[in-house]
Amino acid sequence: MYNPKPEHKFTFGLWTVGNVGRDPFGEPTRKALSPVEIVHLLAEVGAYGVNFHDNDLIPIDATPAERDRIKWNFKQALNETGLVVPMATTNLFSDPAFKDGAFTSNDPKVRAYALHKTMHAIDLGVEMGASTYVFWGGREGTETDAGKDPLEAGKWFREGLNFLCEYVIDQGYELKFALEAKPNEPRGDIYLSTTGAMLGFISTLDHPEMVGVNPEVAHEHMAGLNFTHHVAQAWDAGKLFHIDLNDQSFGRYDQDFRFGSVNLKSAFFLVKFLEDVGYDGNRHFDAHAYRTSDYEDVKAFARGCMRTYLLLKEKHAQFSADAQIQALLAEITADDGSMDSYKGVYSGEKAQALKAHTFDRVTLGKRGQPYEQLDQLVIELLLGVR
Ligand code: GCO
Ligand code: MN
Ligand code: MN
Repeated sequence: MYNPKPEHKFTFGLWTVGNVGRDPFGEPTRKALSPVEIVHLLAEVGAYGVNFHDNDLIPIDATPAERDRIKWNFKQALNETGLVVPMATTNLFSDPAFKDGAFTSNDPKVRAYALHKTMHAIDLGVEMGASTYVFWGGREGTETDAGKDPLEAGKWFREGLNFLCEYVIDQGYELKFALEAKPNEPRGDIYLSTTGAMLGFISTLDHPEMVGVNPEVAHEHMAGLNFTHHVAQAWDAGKLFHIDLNDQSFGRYDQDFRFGSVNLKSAFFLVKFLEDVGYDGNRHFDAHAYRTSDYEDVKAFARGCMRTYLLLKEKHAQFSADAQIQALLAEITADDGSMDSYKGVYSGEKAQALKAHTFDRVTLGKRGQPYEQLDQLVIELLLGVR
């Protein structure tokens, strides 16, 4: 019952289960797996798809012959396992060339190189079957605002995305862009630091219809924000093109923990939201196993991400079917219809009638709402005693 199936669209990046356990203080604790080995590992644990940065698959300095061989082997592995590639992205952060940003670097040569690299990476992603292309601008930011004008940087980022949208149209690709916000790390401050900021920015692009967001649990949590509220805003705007699921303690460094492993209750409300609205995009786990894990434990990590999602999905079904919970919800949202004539679209008469209405403010303020009771029922549901 908690086994992943293709219809759940559970995906992982090559960089997630392939993470070797390096951190700023320590060397890798796991040997690097080849992309082919990672595809087989993901197939073994029951994932549906695999995503990659251009250089997760093809090293930045690969020769054309190496590139062809790697692509051939990777396609073979996809064929053998049935895994698909729903999303691809560009590594615009590892190489020292990008130390001051890619699309927002102060150096016009770096900005041009970022476009060049992204166009090649888009070609690669589309060749492997990707229909979503993620932009995560880890280096698009500053440590000091003394040297970079945020308005100029925003303009460069906009120009870059406009250019790449035209490129996609020009090639006839069926590809949507998904912008991923993060408040900081690796830059001191990253531009467009929240999903809400990205949504505002998208409306300034030449092809806003091609561009949505890829919110990540950890990134809103790093900023101390409610992730589900951001996801809801993205959904409402028709912009939830992709989602990065993981977990993270508030206010800490970028932890990328197993989905649901830190804030189980927030994870429940997120799954509840996604299932309620019928989100049918990829559920991508942008997380990695603890540095202490060996590859058996990495498999447990990947299985755990998917299993926790499915367990929470079942809890959501229980929540919907629980008579006591539903009765409390009905009480909380009760509507006796007395305000119906004021609802909906504005009219002059409506406004005048509403202004003339007498409200019993004191009684309104006295009404209790049983959120404590409801929340405790959620806790008991999650703890398995309902
Ligand atoms: C991070 C980001 C990345 C991106 C990835 C794909 O904090 O490192 O979440 O993992 O999601 O680059 O765009
Ligand atoms: Mn992240
Ligand atoms: Mn991410």
